[in-house]
Amino acid sequence: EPRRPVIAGNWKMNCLLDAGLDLAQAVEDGAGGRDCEIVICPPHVLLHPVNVALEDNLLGLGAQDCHVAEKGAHTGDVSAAMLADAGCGYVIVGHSERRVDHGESDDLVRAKAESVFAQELVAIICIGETEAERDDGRTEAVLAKQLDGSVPAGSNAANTIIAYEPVWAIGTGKTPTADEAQNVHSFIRRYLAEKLGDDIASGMRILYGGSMKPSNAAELLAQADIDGGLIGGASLNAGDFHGIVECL
Ligand code: 3PY
Repeated sequence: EPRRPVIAGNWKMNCLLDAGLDLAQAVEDGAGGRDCEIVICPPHVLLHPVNVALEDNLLGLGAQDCHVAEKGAHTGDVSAAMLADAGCGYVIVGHSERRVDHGESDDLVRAKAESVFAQELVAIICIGETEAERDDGRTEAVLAKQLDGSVPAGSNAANTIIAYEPVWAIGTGKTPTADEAQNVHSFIRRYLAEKLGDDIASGMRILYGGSMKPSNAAELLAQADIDGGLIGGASLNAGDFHGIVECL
């Protein structure tokens, strides 16, 4: 069975209410008749209002993070149960900005993914090497360690999407060549096959993330093991975001 492509917009910490509702509507307006999953991941406070405003069910709604626990004394945190309740179908976990800004470890990211599964949502698990690791020729070793630590044993093609985001390509405008990206995606799929079995690995979507935009998306998305994108900056403009969807 072919893997259904996913284009997911990671809005990060952008958009106040009115702008977020306008953006979500504009994304939904262009989303009809596409043979892919189109997902938007607004900040937590916008999830419920966006879910209420979007009526056509053409978009998936995702959050950018969650806490590991279902509820309790965790001031300022939000659980996967709350995100499900707000209308989410997806939760990004382990984005490099959280690994860096909040010191998130592979173990924590794995526990978060498990809490996402417990709500029957899809975890978008992010991995990626830094520029120094890449320059040292350690990309595969770093990714293997992140996959070992961050991907739960219960991951399968239905509950997990992997996002490969080279840290040096996030918000920098730099991207690997399509060939380089394909080689890494192919490595990730082979590694997942060892961990989870061939069937699961061959069905699991592996997205590319890091400065994907309309001008580089076609080449990246044409690669055999690139099953879509996790889009940062270009997801904040509906025209650019659809420009990427059109590259599929
Ligand atoms: C980027 O494209 O910059 C991202 O980090 C997407 O998550």
